[in-house]
Amino acid sequence: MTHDSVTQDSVILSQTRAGVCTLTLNRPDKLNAANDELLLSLTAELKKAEVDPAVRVVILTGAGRGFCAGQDLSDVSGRDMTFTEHLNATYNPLIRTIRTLEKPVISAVNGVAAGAGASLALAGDIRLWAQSARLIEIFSNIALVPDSGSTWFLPRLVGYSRAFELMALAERVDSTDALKMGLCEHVFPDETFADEVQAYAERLAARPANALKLTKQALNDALTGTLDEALDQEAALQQLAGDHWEHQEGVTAFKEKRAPNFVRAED
Ligand code: T3D
Repeated sequence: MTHDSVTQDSVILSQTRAGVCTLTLNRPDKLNAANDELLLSLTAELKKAEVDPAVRVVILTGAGRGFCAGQDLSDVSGRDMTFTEHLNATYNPLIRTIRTLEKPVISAVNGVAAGAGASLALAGDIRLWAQSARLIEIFSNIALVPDSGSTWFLPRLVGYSRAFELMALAERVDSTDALKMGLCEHVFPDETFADEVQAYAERLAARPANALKLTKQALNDALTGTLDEALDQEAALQQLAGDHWEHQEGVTAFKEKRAPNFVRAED
């Protein structure tokens, strides 16, 4: 079933189809540069998707030829907040919402991702890129520090020195290099990108939602903890997974030599 929950002139478009909610940044004339309305609306839409039983996977993407060109630079003069206050009020809650959302989030990078837009591209659990997409840690071009999680995501993916170089020189990473460097999991042709992303998301949507929620939690915790902490956390979360009906269904399906059905009304 398809439902559109936001009108076409909104800064965020939302459409849900086959368990997949696509949230589209919709300021194409500015390559979806982020103003406060966009950042707060996106966070609100993510929270709505989290509690909507019709949604099992979320896609973040951009309208037009850009994914997100970072902070809208025409929107900053005369701002009555410090940088720190602004980040804490807008970008940081958004990035935290993505990383803690109890459903998989796919960054579907359809075009250029720059500055905080690059951080958004990196923040998804899965990153799918169109062939013409590119990522630029562009902050140093305007003598700013990478923010919105880039300093956390990028060195974990490419190592400290490569991250520093990309940030210091604001080098463009194209989709071929992004795939090699592990900045994305898959690259699809521009012409079929939206369909490929939807098909990929539907594959994820058919997987056991509770187990994926707990897996996301375990991985995020493991990234910041010790091996001992990860072992304890796995043991605790395994109990929650093992007690869930999905586990019963998986085991029964295996024994009956059939595909498991992980999509049920009681989710
Ligand atoms: O709290 C805080 O404020 C701190 C947070 C900071 C977070 C950040 O994200 S800092 C980084 C901000 N972003 C940038 O510096 C990127 C600026 N944009 C660019 O350098 C280029 O546009 C791109 C490299 C991203 C793409 O280049 P290109 O040649 O493909 O496109 P273009 O022609 O430059 O841009 C198309 C239009 O979008 C153009 O408008 P026009 O001339 O057609 O009317 C351009 O001005 C507009 N646009 C692109 N990026 C932004 C933007 N308008 C406002 N803000 C932007 N960030």
